[in-house]
Amino acid sequence: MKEPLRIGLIGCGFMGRAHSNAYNRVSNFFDTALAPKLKAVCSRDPGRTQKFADTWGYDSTETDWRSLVDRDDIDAIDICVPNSLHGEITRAAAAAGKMVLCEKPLAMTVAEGELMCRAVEEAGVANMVWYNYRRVPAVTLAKQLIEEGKLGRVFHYRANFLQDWTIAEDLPQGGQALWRLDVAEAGSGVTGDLLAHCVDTALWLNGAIQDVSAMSETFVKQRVHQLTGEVTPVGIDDACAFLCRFDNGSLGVFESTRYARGHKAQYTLEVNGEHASLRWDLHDLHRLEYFSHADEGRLRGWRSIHVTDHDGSQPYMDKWWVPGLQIGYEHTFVHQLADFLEGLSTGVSTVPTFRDALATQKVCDAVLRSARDRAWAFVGE
Ligand code: 4PW
Repeated sequence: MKEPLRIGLIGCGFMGRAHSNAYNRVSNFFDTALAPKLKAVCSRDPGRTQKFADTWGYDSTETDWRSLVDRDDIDAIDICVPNSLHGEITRAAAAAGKMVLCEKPLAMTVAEGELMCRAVEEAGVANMVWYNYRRVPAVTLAKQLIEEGKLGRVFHYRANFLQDWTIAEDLPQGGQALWRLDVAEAGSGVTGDLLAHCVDTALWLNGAIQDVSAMSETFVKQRVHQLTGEVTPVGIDDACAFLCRFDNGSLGVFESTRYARGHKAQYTLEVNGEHASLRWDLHDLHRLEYFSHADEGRLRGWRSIHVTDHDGSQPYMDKWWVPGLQIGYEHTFVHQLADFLEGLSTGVSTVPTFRDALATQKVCDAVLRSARDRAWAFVGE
């Protein structure tokens, strides 16, 4: 019998579902010492919360997150609510001695993120932020290749995250499902929601970013607020692009938007090094494209590596089906959770911790400052 890790989930939306699926699946596929036990789920609407509990197998419900945090039958609090609540919940959960898992981005601001890091670190509780794309097997393989030095000196890093779901001018802002459009709940637009993923992966693969030069735009200037019915100004960035310089001397180019007609969730990245290059596309997530200049000249070209466990050497895939079969988006959360559970057993913190996510927050903050001031901005100032 595995030892239980008693979970209290806050939030019944898209991310609440993705995490609940991971809690339910992880012990079936990964040999972890701890097994998640779905103790309680919390959100404001009692009917919706009960339905969610029934669907995903939670033992009980709460409608006030403070009551959940105070319960002594919960080991870990998982925060899947709008960004404006991350800080307060984290501080209360850490003070109550609970582990804290938090959806991205970490916080509304760098200052708030600092307080959150201090709260979990001073309480000595395990903590992690769900930047799930690190756990796409092809992206993890990219990390291994870079760490092994296969690319040599890196010259360029570029990433895009493109969507098109907010083009309609009559789409309201705020409230359930649309809080990402309301700056009071989200903190920013595509920078915190989409570029944050690109930045997290970039910091992991290519190291720290020194300074940035960004531009952003809000294409639709006002929208009806779903909760009040009033037309109010839109405070988020609808699109944002930036150039940057990494500590290792390489140059970065990043773009994200929710106004790229035809793109629903296209995250792509490419790294160009002295000896090799690699690129990856979320729409074809098993594939890592790799070019090695060390290949024999007449055979030299882009390899298309189908990362589906050829001999047990590719990350995570041996835990699933037989070689060649596919997994998807939801499995990235299972992988991250499996790593977290493993980290609890070994005592090694699972990345990205809150401190790692604060580094991403600092880059996003510099991006927003640079776009506002129309000038280069240093990260961390
Ligand atoms: O975190 C991101 C979301 O807010 C996701 O990875 C993709 O973009 C899917 O939805 C949004």
